Amino acid sequence: MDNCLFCKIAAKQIPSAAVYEDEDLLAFKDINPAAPVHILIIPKKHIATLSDAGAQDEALLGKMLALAPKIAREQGCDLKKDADGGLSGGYKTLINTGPDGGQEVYHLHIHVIGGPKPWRGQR
Ligand code: DGP
Repeated sequence: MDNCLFCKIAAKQIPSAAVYEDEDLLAFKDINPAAPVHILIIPKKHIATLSDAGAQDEALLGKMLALAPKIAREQGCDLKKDADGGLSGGYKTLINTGPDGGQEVYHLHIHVIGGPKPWRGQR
């Protein structure tokens, strides 16, 4: 889409700090990180909001969500389980949708937010 910031990032017309790319998806560092790890996962296809995704996008949505734990693992903030079953680490996944959802950029994206606390994680 012509005037979409994240389409321009996907097309490399605007630079980003990419951490993952394949034929469908790009993941890159958020320019205004809320935490030590803050990655955005976008589809290369322009979908304005989660509510604009159709039945034809279900596989793409699944692919985006499945990428989140892989990104978290690579970024060192994956969920860890010790031998006693105790948990540590972990991360937040977030999709803002529309004005009341706090969406600022109208190209679908999943935030992957994590790292050692404290961080401003209440987004
Ligand atoms: P949202 O509120 O869910 O639409 O979040 C949009 C996020 O996009 C926000 O956390 C900041 C980030 N962002 C905005 N412009 C840019 C940019 O030019 N580059 C990068 N890397 N991130 C951006």
